[in-house]
Amino acid sequence: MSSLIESETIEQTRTPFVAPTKRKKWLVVQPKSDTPLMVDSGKVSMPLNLMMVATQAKNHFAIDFLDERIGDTVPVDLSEYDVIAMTSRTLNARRVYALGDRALAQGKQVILGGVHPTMMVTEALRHATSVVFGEIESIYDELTQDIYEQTLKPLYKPEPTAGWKPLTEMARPDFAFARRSKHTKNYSERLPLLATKGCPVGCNFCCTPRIYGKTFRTRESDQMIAEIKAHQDFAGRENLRFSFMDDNICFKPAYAEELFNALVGLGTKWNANISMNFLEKSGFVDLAAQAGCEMFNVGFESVSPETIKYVHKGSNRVANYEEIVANVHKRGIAIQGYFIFGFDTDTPSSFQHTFDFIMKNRIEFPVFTIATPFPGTPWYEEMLPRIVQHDWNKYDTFHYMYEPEKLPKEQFLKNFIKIQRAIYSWPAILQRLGPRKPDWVWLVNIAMHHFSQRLTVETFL
Ligand code: B12
Ligand code: SF4
Repeated sequence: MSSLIESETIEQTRTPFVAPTKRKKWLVVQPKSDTPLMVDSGKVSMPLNLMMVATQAKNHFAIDFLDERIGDTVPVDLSEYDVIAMTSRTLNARRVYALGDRALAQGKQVILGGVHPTMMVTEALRHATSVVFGEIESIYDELTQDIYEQTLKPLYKPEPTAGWKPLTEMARPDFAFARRSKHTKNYSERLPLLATKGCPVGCNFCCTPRIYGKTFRTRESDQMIAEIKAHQDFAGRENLRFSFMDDNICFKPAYAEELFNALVGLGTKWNANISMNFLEKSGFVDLAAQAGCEMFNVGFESVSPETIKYVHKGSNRVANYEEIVANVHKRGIAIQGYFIFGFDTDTPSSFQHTFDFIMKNRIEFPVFTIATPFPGTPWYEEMLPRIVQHDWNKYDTFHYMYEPEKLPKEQFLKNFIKIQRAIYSWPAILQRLGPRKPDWVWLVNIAMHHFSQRLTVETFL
């Protein structure tokens, strides 16, 4: 795989291609995952990635847009299309490949993008004509020309240093594509936004530096505000809800502050992933609250300092967790807290400590996942001899992957179920949410109650 990736980079300076009068036609597909858990159930977020793909492609192609997650159906006969373009994460790769094989068998050009094809180029190419590495914007002109000239290459990859397009050149995603479906009611009311991309750090379990490059890129806050206002104009009201898709809205604090200042007074609510060390600063959290933040998504990962050290998460200081939570709650901001189990440092008491922490600090929306080495990362290579799960459908962070050193399988899974049932039991929900007015946080907890009571050991195998 690596020789293919390294040899085929492409030039970025080219004259924009002019589409012929008779345009080729793309079918852009968001495939559903076959994972048995609740990943694609309920309301799903509008697929920003594919809206961005379609926004580029509409300049040169006719576009049909389908999202299997909301109930759209991919036709068996694909004869009206020239190109089938799909996005893939690991958990829906099998579905993507099945659709890719069907389209190839009908003589179509199949283009795959997204995190899984980027991490697993050689595998993806068995089911596609071409793989787009990382993002469409940085290679779009060449890809388009090659489609019309019928000279598609197997891999389209931005040149490592200069090849990633600045985000300031990112076109505003056209949401009309997602709104065309008769099933749009199945989309979450939260509209996706993206302000930043890239990460210079390179943790051994993470896909981000590879898919977005090592340089941190930002969109101008004016562009962000213009996008939000366009949504407000479309909806005819101000009080919309947004979700930032960024890995960490605060990688560059000065940028986050500029963005939050620009958001003040817009009348919108939003949530975002954030590294918890920024939540220690009261002034910063005040500003976020004024800017409309209603929830931060925070990766606590573990309440054990030993595990935090083991996963090299320097931004997390367990000793500061309580102060950080209090700081966020004081401003009326809720916390979606991510907790991962299954590291070699975990013991049976890790579950009790996590339960105690969540209850004491009234984390509104705890999410429990199983440590999952994703293919293409150094951690996956390291863990491969121990990994028992080789079905991509189960790479959803809710399946048993390998036996943690200090936790035999049965004990691990029983504890994993027990903590979810306990945290989402009615008394625990009442205690955590306390006097909170009835709102979407309550609804999420009620849904999680029903979900957690149905869990069995088999669910995770
Ligand atoms: C925001 C986010 C979410 C959100 C929203 C997801 C959604 N509906 O889009 C939420 C919180 C719901 C979520 C949930 C999950 N997520 Co998530 N999530 C992300 C995050 C931080 C950003 C993704 C994003 O939207 N980026 C913005 C869009 C615009 O960029 P993009 O998707 O990369 O698309 C661009 C390119 O990839 C390319 N492209 C993409 N598709 C295509 C297709 C074609 C044809 C072409 C040409 C190009 C192309 O062009 C696009 C435009 O530039 C990523 C990390 C990351 N940096 O990617 C993790 C990530 C994608 N998530 C991950 C995981 C594991 C999950 C969960 C399983 C976690 C969980 N236990 O809940 C679930 C699964 C949900 C699902 N059904 O897929 C992993 C996936 C790893 C993997 N190998 O599959 C990632 C990579 C994080 C990680 N651990 O490294 N996630
Ligand atoms: S986990 Fe965060 S800091 Fe580490 S490489 Fe991924 S995005 Fe960067």
